Amino acid sequence: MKPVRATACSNIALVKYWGKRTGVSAELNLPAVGSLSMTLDALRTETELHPADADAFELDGRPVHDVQAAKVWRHLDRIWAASGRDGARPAARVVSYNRFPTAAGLASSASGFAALTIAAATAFGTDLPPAALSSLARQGSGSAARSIFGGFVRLHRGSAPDGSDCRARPLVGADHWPLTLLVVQTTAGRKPIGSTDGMERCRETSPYYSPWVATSEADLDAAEAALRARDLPALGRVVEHSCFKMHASMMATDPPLLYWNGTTVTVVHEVWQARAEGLSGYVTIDAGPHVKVLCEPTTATALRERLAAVPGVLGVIEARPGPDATAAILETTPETIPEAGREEASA
Ligand code: 2P0
Repeated sequence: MKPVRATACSNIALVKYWGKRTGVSAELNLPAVGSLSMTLDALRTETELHPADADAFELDGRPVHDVQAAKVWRHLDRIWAASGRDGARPAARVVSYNRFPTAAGLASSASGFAALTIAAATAFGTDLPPAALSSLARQGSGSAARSIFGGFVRLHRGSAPDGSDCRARPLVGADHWPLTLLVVQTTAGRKPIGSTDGMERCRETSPYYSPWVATSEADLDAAEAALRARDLPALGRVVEHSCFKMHASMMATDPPLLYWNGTTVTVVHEVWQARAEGLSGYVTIDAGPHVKVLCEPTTATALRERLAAVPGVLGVIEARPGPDATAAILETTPETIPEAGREEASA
């Protein structure tokens, strides 16, 4: 095994993933719906893998020992198995930094598992095509499958029981359409329930879960067409519709899943008011309280200033379409990624 450094950017789902396929191996982590995303240049994870005497994981400068570390080892085992190598997986020291403008609840399993996947595949000398890396990343976390690719990406649900046709594919590159995504942070707290558990609870109890799943494919096709045509009003309409359908099914879960806070709602209304006044942006919200706003670069500064002034908003990060995940073998073996260079919060 060789020492490797990898970088992967986070992504925002413009058409959402929420729910897992049933009747298939849980280990495959197959989604019930496809999804379509923009890779975000401003939110990235850097991960190094080094040969070691025993497995060790450091995240943002701190050792991690719990369930989070166990997920990392399990993922390394998967990639070792996929590499077709004989014998036991070599022990590894994994050092990972989230190079996010602020750490306030934005750390992402998408960039984390994408970086880990490509780092491990490179370290183990595995020559897998990007589509296969994407499938492996998905087994770590569904959204990570999309972060293998830059620009705009579609993860196809597929139907094969072995998951072989559930693959992310790059739709258009980062230079196709330099859209801006504003990440409007509304609180620094941890989410009340994680996505994986939330999805299961929603599937089991929400009467709106089935309609959510049944209508997703049409949203994906409409979003892809709007993206290719660079038609922001058409794309924005689907983005908001997909987001609010997902949240409606979450809220109808028993007991309810409500990821928003009061500021979340205020920001949504502010975006809609700005749009009515000719400053066009479109909202989307994940399993958390932040609001993400899709807009043209020409309106980003004015919209950003307006949203930063909403009471309860902690900061606004501006992101553009980002690059593919990459990995390189380290010729020298520095102890860790230097902490210098971490960006500060921007307001
Ligand atoms: C998304 N989310 O498409 C959606 C929108 C949250 C809401 O992907 O269980 O952490 O690891 O596959 O990828 C969050 O789910 O879930 C997510 P797992 P993941 O971005």
